[in-house]
Amino acid sequence: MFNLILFGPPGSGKGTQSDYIVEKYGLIHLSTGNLLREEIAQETPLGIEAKNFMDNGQLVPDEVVIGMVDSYFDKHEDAKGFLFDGFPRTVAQAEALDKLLDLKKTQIAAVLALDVSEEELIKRLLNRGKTSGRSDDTNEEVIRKRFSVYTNETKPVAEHYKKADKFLSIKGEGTVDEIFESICKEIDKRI
Ligand code: B4P
Repeated sequence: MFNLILFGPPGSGKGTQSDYIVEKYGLIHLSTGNLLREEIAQETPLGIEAKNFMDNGQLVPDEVVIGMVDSYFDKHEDAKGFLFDGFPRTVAQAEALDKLLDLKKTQIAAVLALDVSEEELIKRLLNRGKTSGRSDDTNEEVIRKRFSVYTNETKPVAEHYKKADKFLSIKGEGTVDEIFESICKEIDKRI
C-alpha cells in the first residue's frame, strides 16, 4: 500500500489537489470533511452532531472522526493506497491512524503540507462560500476561528510527522496545475 497525507490549513487546496492526485495515482480518497458533509446531508445522528461543530469553526470530536475513518478503511480493504485529506487534524487522530496502519501492516509514505498565507486563505474561503453553500465559509469570524483551531490543534500534528521524517512543505500558492506539478515531483520520488 502507498499512503499519503495531504495537510494544510482550511482553504489551502487539499480538496482541490486531492481530486487530481487520486486520479493520477489510483489512490482511495479519504476526506473526513466530505464524509462529514455526506452525514449532514443524510441527516444521520452523526451528521446532526457534527454540523454544530462545523458551523462554529470547531473540530468534530476525535472519537467520532476516528470511528468514521476506521469503517471507511474497512470498506476498502483491497485499496492500493489511501490519500488522507483533512485527516489527521489532532495528535490523537495521528496516533489513532498510526495504530490503524500498523494493524494493516502498512504506513504513511509522506505528509505533503500545502503552505499558503492567511490573507490568501481568507480570500479563497469567502469566495468559495459565495457558491458552495457551505455555512462554515460565509462568515469571516467563523473562518478566523477555524484558523485559530488549526494553529492550536492541527499544527502540532506536523511535529508528529517531522519527528518521523515524513513531513514535506509544498508552496500552495500559484495555479492549481503548478501546485499539482510540485506535488507529483515529491510523490514520484517515493512511489
Ligand atoms: P475540510 O472539508 O477538510 O475543508 P477545508 O480545510 O476547509 O478546505 P480545503 O483545504 O480542502 O480547501 P479546497 O481545496 O476546497 O474541512 C471542513 C470542516 O470539517 C473543518 O473545519 C472541521 O469542522 C471538519 N473536519 C474535517 N475533517 C476533520 C477531522 N479530521 N477532525 C475534526 N473535524 C474535521 O480549496 C478552498 C478554495 O480555494 C476552493 O474554492 C478552491 O477552488 C480554491 N483554490 C484551491 N486551490 C487554489 C489555487 N491554487 N488558487 C486559487 N484558489 C484555489
